[in-house]
Order: sequence, then structure tokens, then C-alpha cells
Amino acid sequence: AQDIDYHGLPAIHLRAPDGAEAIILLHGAHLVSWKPAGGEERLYMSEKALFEDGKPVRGGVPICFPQFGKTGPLPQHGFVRDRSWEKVSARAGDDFAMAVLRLTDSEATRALWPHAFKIEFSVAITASRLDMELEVENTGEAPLRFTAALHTYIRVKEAEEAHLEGLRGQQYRDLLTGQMHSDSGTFVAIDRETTRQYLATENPLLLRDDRRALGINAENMPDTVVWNPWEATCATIADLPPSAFRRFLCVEAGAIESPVELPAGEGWWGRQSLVAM
Ligand code: TA6
Repeated sequence: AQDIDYHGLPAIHLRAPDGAEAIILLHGAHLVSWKPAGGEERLYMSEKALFEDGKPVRGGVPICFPQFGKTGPLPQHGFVRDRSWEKVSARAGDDFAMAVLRLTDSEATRALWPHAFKIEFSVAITASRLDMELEVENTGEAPLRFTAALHTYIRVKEAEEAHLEGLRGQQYRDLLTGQMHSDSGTFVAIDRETTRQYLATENPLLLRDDRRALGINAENMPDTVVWNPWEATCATIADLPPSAFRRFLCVEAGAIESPVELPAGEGWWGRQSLVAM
């Protein structure tokens, strides 16, 4: 593991002995690159991403906490994705590499959200696998209530040809209309703007894209958000190139529908794992 500079921001470069690699910014504890052993990048990063204090980075894995989307009074997706985290540890073992980053409440966070907390994000890579874990500890005296998600931008060759399997029969809320539906297809294909929150998702999901696939698992994060802005909305997002919508699909693991209620002194964790095939 090595401290590096990534577009002017401090970052950690993880390299496992088997060749798997990942790059995590201290800014937002934002994972910006993951290459399983074999070397192909599996996360999407926007060519127009901004790497500035106080701005979220477009692509990779933004962390949404303590509010997913616009479900409450906080800024969209909360306030930890554009804040500087500290490195707790980064190391490589015989067949893995991992890093842990931490953020604790400060005067600035308490001004937005009057709570004491400690959150840690760990990233572990080995061979074809990426494990991400978000841990939240309530270090205050009152209960905490929050929603959270790992807003993963998966790189695809062509979004229109990608198939997301494993959601058949599952209930979802279309976040564009607010309507509930039940998915009846054998897979989800993307040919228009799509923002769906699947509830109580079963594992695993499989994203087939070109001749490769990605297994997607979540633990303790029962909601799966599937997002692609498609052409017209993509054109309104300043830090995405016009054709970017063809290059990614967000498959996000979250605890959204039922906010997490955390008594004083207690902890919670949620995970998303990706396996390249
Ligand atoms: O997770 C889907 C979503 O909430 C979309 O509605 C879209 O806004 C997207 O996330 C990106 O949000 P951002 O604040 O990063 O532009």
C-alpha cells in the first residue's frame, strides 16, 4: 500500500500480491479505481470529475451518509462524500490488500447534523473480489437515525446491452414517478432514464456486460438502487460527458427504506462485495 497523489488529492494505492489494485481518496473515502487481478478497470470514473474540497467526485463509489438522496433535510446523499477522512491503516497481506479510513463528527458536521458519530470505511481486495464495508458507531448519548448507501458506478462497455439479473419478482419504487412496481423480467435492461429502488433485494445479483460479468452481493443493506441518467438527464449533469450514460450503470447497496436506528454506544455495518467474472 502506498500514499499517492490522485488529481491533486491524497490517496491510497492498494496492490495485492496477486495483482489486484484499488485507489481510495481520503476525500470522501472515495474508491476511484478497482482492477481485479488481470488488470481491467471495473469502476466508472467521469473524465469530467472534479477533485476539489467540498465537491463530490463523479464516479467510483461515493458514500451516501447519513442521508440517501433527498429523503431528508440534508444535502443530497448527505455530507461525508466531500469531506476529508483520515487513514487508519493500509497494508497488503499474502493474498490481499486493505485500507481503513475514518471520519468522526466535527463542528462542521454537527452544524449540519447535531450528532456524535464515528464511521469507518474499509476496502479489501483479493484476486477477483472487492469487499467494501461501512461501519457506523453512535458515540453520542442520544439514538442515531440515518440512511446510507454505497453508490457504486460500474463500468460497462455499452449500458444498453448490459443485463442485470437477480431482481425478478422483486418490488421496486420508481424514484422518477414514486410508483411501486413488481419486476417481471428475467433481467433489467437499460434503454431509458432509470432510477429504481428495489426493496429487500435478494443476493446475488449478476451484471452481464459484453463477455464478462460481475457478481454483486450486499449484506445488511437490503435496498438496491439502479441508476442510469440516460441521454437527456446526462446532458444536464455538468461533471459527466454527454455520452457517459453509455459507459456506466450504478448498482447501489443501501439501507434506505427503513432508516437505521442506532441506540447510544451501539454500532452498525453494511457491506457491498463485487466479484469479477
Ligand atoms: O442514486 C440515484 C441518485 O440519487 C439519482 O437520483 C441521481 O441524482 C444520482 O443519485 C446522482 O446524485 P448526485 O448527487 O451524485 O448527482
